[in-house]
Amino acid sequence: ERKRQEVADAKEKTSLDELKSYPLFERTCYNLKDSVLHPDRSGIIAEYKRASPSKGLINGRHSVQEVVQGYQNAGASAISVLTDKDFFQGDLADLTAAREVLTIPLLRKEFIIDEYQIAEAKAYGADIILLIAACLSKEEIKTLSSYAKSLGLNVLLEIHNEEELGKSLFDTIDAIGVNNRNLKDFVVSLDHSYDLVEKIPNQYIKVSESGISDPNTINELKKAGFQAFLIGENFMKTEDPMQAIQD
Ligand code: IGP
Repeated sequence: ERKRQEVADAKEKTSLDELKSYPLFERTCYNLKDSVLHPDRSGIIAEYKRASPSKGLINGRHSVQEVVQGYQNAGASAISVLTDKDFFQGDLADLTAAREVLTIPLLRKEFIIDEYQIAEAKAYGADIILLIAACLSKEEIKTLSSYAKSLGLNVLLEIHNEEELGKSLFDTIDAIGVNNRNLKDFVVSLDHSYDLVEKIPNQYIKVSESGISDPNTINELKKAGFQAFLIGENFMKTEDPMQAIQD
């Protein structure tokens, strides 16, 4: 896979020991659960997304710092920043830039297949990592989430169906996200969220991801049992993403 090569190249440039010497590697992470359940915050995990495979360029006009600061001021519970270059035009530098202006948890949105990428997430300023069940075996989910926990990171595990939920129920997972978008054909349906929410044990923060476009949907998802809502495109595609989250 493309990611394997990317990780191998990164390891060659910067060793794991070197990553561990980065100043940000030592910081204490913000807690995802506390921030999502904070009474003054919205439960929204707002995403900075320049481009996507399904939509192409979404927004190349606004800088990561101005957008995430706007999201934070509007009451976001956490921020997500894409670091994948090939599909999303993201960068690890975006993560560090976001960290500089944030006092809420920050998610590294990435296809993680190796412990090295988790150390990298910490070293560049993330508080949360994403693990995608569709790309990982049960064993890998267990090992990678334990490693993230050992570094003090929060873990968001993403699923799309019941089978993926079945291999994901570890104590080293903090939140379970239902991706409403099928990563293979990009078809979005909120039914995935409604069908799976009751099957997710209550010890996990429940997140509905993708395709959320209005406050009404958020209220419906809340009623169904979700505590958090991951929203990217519908903020980014507007004239002013910082205003869009207010409305
Ligand atoms: C945000 P949307 O439809 O609001 O832009 O979706 C987020 O859920 C989406 O970017 C996403 C994603 C992913 C991207 C969810 N899971 C995995 C890359 C990889």
